[in-house]
Amino acid sequence: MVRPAAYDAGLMPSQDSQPDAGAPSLSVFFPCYNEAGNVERVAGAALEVLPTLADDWEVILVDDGSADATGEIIDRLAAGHERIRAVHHQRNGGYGAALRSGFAAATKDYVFYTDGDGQFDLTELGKLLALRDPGVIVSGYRARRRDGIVRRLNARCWGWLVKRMLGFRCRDVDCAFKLYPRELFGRIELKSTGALIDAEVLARAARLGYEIRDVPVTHLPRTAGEQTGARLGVIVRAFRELRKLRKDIRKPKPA
Ligand SMILES: Nc1nc2c(ncn2[C@@H]2O[C@H](COP(=O)(O)OP(=O)(O)O)[C@@H](O)[C@H]2O)c(=O)[nH]1
Ligand SMILES: [Mg+2]
Repeated sequence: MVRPAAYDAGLMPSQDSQPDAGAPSLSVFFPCYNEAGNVERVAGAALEVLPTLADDWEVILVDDGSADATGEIIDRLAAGHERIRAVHHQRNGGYGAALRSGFAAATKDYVFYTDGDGQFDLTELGKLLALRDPGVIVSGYRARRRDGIVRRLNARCWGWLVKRMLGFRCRDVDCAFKLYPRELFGRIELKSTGALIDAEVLARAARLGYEIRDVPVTHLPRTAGEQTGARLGVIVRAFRELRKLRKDIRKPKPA
């Protein structure tokens, strides 16, 4: 078998890697920006579900400089449970900044994240864990997305554009329900602080030979708090970051 140079340089996941048997070692984190109305419920769901899926697990709540009581609630939850940790940003850094803090804080073999607004059903994490593998990112896709037609159309165009520009395949790039082998984050340097972050991780991982597997998941309507993911500022920043990332990943890799 002819192996790409990246493989011998230790940049690619092992082709001989076996799916992990037994209970997974799992970090679960939630990016939260002004989620005072949701974060306690979401953390409670994690405390219920995770003992049924893993022995060795931790929960990380990332407060992205919220202006509401999210930070205090997270601190109270962390003080009340040994498996919960709180991470705070002094000021709002953006969705990508929140995800990067979560990836950096994770200590277990696999890292899973979903949004702190409760728009996903955590019991479906088992479906992703069943496909875990050191060379695979398992990505949920929203079988029925609970957003308006304009948002869905925009998301479809955006997904098409990033995949075309960055060269990877994934059914629902921005679906906030993904499982990664943690080792990946020691091999890539992330730069996005905005909404491009999901695409950036997928693009950099795909270039290293990681496989992306898609799994259908349920998307629920937001029941509290305000949606900020479709604001003009978020979109403009994502396009700016896309242009930079495209240039960055086109640069030849250092020998
Ligand atoms: N939009 C946005 N979301 C953030 C930020 N930091 C963390 N988040 C979290 O990212 C998640 C997605 O945000 P949301 O407004 O629901 O976007 P949507 O689900 O894509 O419509 C939520 O859990 C937010 O709390 C930020 O600076 N901006
Ligand atoms: Mg949301």
